[in-house]
Amino acid sequence: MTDVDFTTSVGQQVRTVSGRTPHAATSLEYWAAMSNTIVSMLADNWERSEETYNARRMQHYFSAEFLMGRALLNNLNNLGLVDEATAALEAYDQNLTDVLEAENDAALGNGGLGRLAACFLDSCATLNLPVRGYGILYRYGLFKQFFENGYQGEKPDAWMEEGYPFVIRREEEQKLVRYNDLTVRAIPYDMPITGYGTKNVNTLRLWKSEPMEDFDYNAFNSQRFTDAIVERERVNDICRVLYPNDTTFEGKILRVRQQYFFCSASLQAIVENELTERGGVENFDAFNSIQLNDTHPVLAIPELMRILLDDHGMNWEDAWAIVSQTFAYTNHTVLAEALETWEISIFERLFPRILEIIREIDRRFRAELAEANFHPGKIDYMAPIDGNRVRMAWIACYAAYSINGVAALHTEIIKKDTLHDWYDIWPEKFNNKTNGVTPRRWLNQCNPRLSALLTRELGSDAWVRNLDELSKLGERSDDSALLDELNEIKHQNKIDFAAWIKDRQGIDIDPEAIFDVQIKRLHEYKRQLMNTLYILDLYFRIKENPDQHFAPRVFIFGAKAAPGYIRAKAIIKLINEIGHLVNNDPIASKVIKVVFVENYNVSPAEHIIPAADVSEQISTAGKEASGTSNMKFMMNGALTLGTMDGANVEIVDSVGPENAYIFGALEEDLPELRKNYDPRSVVENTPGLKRVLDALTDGTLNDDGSGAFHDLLGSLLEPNGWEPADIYYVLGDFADYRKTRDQMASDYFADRRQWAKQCWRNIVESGRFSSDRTINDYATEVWKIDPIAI
Ligand code: 26Q
Repeated sequence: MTDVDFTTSVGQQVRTVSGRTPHAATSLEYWAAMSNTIVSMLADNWERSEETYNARRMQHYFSAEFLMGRALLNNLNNLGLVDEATAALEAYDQNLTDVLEAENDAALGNGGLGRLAACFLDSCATLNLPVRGYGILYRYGLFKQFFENGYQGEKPDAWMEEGYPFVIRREEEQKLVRYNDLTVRAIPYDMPITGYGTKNVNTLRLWKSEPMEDFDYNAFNSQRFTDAIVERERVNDICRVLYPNDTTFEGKILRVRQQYFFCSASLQAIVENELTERGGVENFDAFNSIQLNDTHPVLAIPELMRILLDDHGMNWEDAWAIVSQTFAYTNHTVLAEALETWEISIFERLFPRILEIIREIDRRFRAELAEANFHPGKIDYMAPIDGNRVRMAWIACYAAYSINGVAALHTEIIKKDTLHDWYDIWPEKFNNKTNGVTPRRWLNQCNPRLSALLTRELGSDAWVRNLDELSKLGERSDDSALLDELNEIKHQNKIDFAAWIKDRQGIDIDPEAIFDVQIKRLHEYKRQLMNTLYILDLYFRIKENPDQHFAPRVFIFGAKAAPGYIRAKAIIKLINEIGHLVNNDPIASKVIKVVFVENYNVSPAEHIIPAADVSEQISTAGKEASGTSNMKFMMNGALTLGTMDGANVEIVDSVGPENAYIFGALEEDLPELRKNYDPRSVVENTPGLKRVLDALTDGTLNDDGSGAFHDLLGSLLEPNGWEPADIYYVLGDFADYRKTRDQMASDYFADRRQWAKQCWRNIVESGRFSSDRTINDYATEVWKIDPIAI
């Protein structure tokens, strides 16, 4: 397509979507017009990719979440059309930035796990790998967050209500999903996934539930109007909303309906392709492998058994032989409260046949272990069924041919603690696949200034497809001109962010200050509370010595709390209250500011990360499986202030301890440290800590008499019936955190070139954290698939 064709197409499309002349159309209508143009341009390659993949061994990625963010810029970049798009819009007096900002984020995920799935799809397409994603087309994505008097409120996120060109409804490929009490149609909506520098176009297939007949006219005519509506809404309920909790399991019946819905529909589609391509299911596992993104899709295991046994007349042994060579399971957490277990009565009610199959899996598992002389207590502990509950992770461990953690430390922890009984029996199933992030979105697109510099210095943009290329620039770390330029790029990015946040939330911040950022879901183990206690302490230090010099800093937060997670919501209120105190103080606000970015999501992250100087990765050691924002910050030249947790360990290993700021207790030392741990004596012996904790409840900070801050204080100081005081070791790590963070701030201003040099090391060593590396490891070691360029 030439520039002229592109401009013409956008003009036609904008008329189609708006029903008006181009000059009257809105930014959103231009977004839809451009997006339609893009889809039309990739249609032929998309079809060819699908056909090519269907004929070969394929990998299927099952995930309840895909946190895709925006699509248009990503596609323009991949297709090399950014300049054409800019020119086309100029012809209609529009600018690309406004049009791009009109797009809603597709927030079909909670956080790390969902965003990882999105990065993986990007890498699979870029690497020409025959991989398809399968999930749910939620009508409402993750709730929209707003602040009211400093408290979090939630609004529904109707992200595709105004139309969404990047999913294509495939009516003719619909499937039926049968529950005991309900049969529904599953309609696939396919999203094209383009790669960088390749023609291959992969697919994300999202299923939507619809009633068998759109409306039950019999019921309607027989005066049972409400019955007809109720039935229809029961079906629509299935895909209505993404569950917003990301760390604690909640046994909601609708959630398990969702899980079975997309697993069953996806498996039916895969089996159908198997019949079309190879005429039978006997070689299913030779041509198909399925990655389970955590336990959310584990029902696919008994469902595939059901299909093979009941629909294809296989015997149990043959079916199990296939199933146990098909599934691979990724674990994303070591928190006990996150493990999925479902009450048997729910399965009985929704899918008795699936329960029957799980009981048979359980029976055979017990027999197999008894045969091998395992202790009955151990067998009970490991069996898929525990009294009246089904344990999804245990089914996964038994059936899967591969079990992986998401960072080296995390994999060691699941081997030694969380899943150690399975590791004892089947060590060969276990492997590590350290997470990664896509350098297309998280460097090339979000940080054009730094990307241009890297391309110029390397003489090509090959690094976008092969991030290891950056290591060639390692020897440039003493080039002062280059380091000055790096500092200037960061400065410009900070100016952009300051303008963005001013426009969005009306806050003024100083681009000369250090931008210190913590952006991630709000959870006690991630210790946003420790971060805020530091800020409060710093505030008091400034008030105490107004004439002393303090390094100017902007403390930036972005975090959503699960709506039912009361303590997380209290921490949000606390951050906002401290922000209020600091930002309105005539003395303190000259030195420090607190910014809480409302409604944090993928697209705000793309504005924040390129402007960050300090990356806060401060979880209690052993609790954060990997983390992925740590990698995005590193790539964009921010330095990690972190604990030896998750992938931080590997970041430090890559850049060297001198290029990161590490503090806090180690995972292996925590059990011993906790033995005689007395938070009250820590408070006494840590200067400044008492003043800060007192401020929570002495009227300095206002929780409107809700008792929220009193509860936070209690969580640090008082044991309760089921957990000791300060289980996340906030007070225990505080002194080291403060010392390290103070040091970091003074280093920043002491020698700007030295700081830039450290940033440079982080950038050039980030190749290991590209999701291309991760996916390459999965493809060769677990999936056994080969790239195929169309
Ligand atoms: C489970 C049952 C019922 C309802 C919801 C859930 C649920 C939903 C989402 C449970 C967990 C999640 C998400 C977990 C998650 O995002 N984990 C993160 O995964 C990242 C990618 O591997 C890691 O980098 C993070 O360390 C990990 O916290």
